[in-house]
Amino acid sequence: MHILVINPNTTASMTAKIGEAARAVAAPGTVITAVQPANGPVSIEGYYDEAFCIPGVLEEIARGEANGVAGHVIACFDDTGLEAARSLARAPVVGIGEAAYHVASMLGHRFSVVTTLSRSIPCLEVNLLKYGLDRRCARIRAAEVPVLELENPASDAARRIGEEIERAKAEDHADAIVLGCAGMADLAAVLSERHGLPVVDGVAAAVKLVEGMASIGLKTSKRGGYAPPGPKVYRGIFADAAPKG
Ligand code: 5HY
Repeated sequence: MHILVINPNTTASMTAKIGEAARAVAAPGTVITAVQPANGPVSIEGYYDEAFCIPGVLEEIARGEANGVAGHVIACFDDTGLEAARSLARAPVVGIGEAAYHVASMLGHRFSVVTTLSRSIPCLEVNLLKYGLDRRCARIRAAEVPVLELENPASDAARRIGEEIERAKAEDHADAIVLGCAGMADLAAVLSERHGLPVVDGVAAAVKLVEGMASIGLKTSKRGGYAPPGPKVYRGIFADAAPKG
């Protein structure tokens, strides 16, 4: 099967890292294509960045659908554009945040999230409420590491994330940890080994969930909020994105 993995930001090195993490867990016969939009922010840190990455995400989803992919992964921990993508797609669409939360909730009673900056926390709190998993999340912590610092080999990001993991174990009584950024995908195994508890990377979790759903023929519902957008005129730079119905 063919799975499209979309990095919603426009940093190619992060797209490559995400693609590598996805291929590391993909089943034999699963082809991973990792892409990023041509336009948009180099990293997504808060609501304003999110808004400007969504049109690009939806363009990639439309391209994936036209190419007949078995499923899509939105590889931004905020799950940016997830609902709009699901209304556009017939194949399953999984956000790495939602995937990681669900997997962590099946590995321990309480999990904590370690994300990049504090400004990203409110969006994640809203997502947990939307997904019905807020009661399983002990706390969302920020390592105060800018997203692009994760691309800097000389940064102390892994150490700072590790410090938050130790605080989550001691103060939150977390049984498992969720890494709150796609850019952390390469750290999960070493952090899990170092800190002695499950550390979930949403990219890997999302790829396996898409594989699982696609392998049993499950597709996104086209009822209710996920019904295809009706035909409509869109003006200006979005004219070509107008739903044809
Ligand atoms: C992400 N930002 O996964 C999010 C996470 C964050 O550019 N990719 C980004 O830190 O908000």
